[in-house]
Amino acid sequence: MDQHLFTNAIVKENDRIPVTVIGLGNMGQALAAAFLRAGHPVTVWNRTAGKADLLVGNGAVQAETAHEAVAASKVIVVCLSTYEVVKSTLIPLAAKLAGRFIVNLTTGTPNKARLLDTWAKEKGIEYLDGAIMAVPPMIGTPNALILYGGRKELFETYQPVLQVMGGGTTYLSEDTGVALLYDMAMLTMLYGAWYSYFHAHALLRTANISAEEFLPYTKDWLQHMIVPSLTSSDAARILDERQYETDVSNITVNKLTLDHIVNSSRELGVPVDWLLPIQTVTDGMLAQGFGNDGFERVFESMINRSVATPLDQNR
Ligand code: FVH
Repeated sequence: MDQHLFTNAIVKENDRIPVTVIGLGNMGQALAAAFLRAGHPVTVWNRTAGKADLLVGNGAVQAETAHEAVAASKVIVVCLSTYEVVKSTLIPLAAKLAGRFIVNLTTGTPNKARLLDTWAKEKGIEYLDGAIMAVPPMIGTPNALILYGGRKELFETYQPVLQVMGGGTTYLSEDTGVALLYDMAMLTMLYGAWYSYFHAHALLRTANISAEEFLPYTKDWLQHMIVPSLTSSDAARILDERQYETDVSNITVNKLTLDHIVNSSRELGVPVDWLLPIQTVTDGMLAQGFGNDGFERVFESMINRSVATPLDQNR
């Protein structure tokens, strides 16, 4: 990572190009503040005008309308609640946006990003789609990971400006939807982990064991048992090669463990709904004769077989 490109450092005078930020929710305000700190002239617009007050106090110009905001800068950073709001805000401004550069940091689906890119191309607008893998206080710090998809040439042209928002500014792919694909993949892991964490503590609570009390036992266990199975190259290789042989812990033994979790939860009155599909898939694998394979074979039940991925084609 290029330390010298980091944000909160004030950018060189020549790089201080005007930036417009559309959308001043928690994230939009943090983005605009980072540009101000870096010395860029910043114009802002938000539906609820009062949210610009602090930024204006720090040197931002508040546009009366979204049209006026777009007219003020070549670089337009958009961070709104949804793609529907982005479209209803930007589509009426298409003529004014032509020739300008939109970097859209709103969260949505990969296909929504691809469709917006197609619209932008038709209108002569430069477009990159970004996914912010950080919370507002991290914006402008070295640790803020922001992923981008779209034309590489555009990313390279605007990289010094994009870098202001986060030290982890990273280009991924010519495919505009890929940043949000990474975003959704990471968030899927987050919510899966959170939900299972809450379930674990609901079980413990039945014996009056506090979250704090349990901590010393989970920390090391997670580190040695779970983290490697999600973050090691060996684990990645199993999914990429789709080879599930194991001599460590097979589906037969994992199926018994799952049954114990479901039965214990039922016994203790903790809802098991989210565990049942895992049990069903595991039963299916056993019925197909895969009892000696590793639990990773469950992955096979999720791959969309109607779309042959390049990974599969290379097999
Ligand atoms: N905040 C976070 O931690 C996450 C981190 C990862 C990325 N997300 C995404 O960023 C987008 C904006 O998130 P946010 O935190 O800024 O969200 P809010 O504070 O709720 O602000 C929403 C903004 O959208 C505007 N807005 C909503 N509806 C409309 C509309 N119909 N017309 C015009 N603007 C609209 C809202 O305006 P206002 O309510 O203040 O008038 C805010 O500017 C989001 O995609 C996250 O998933 C953040």
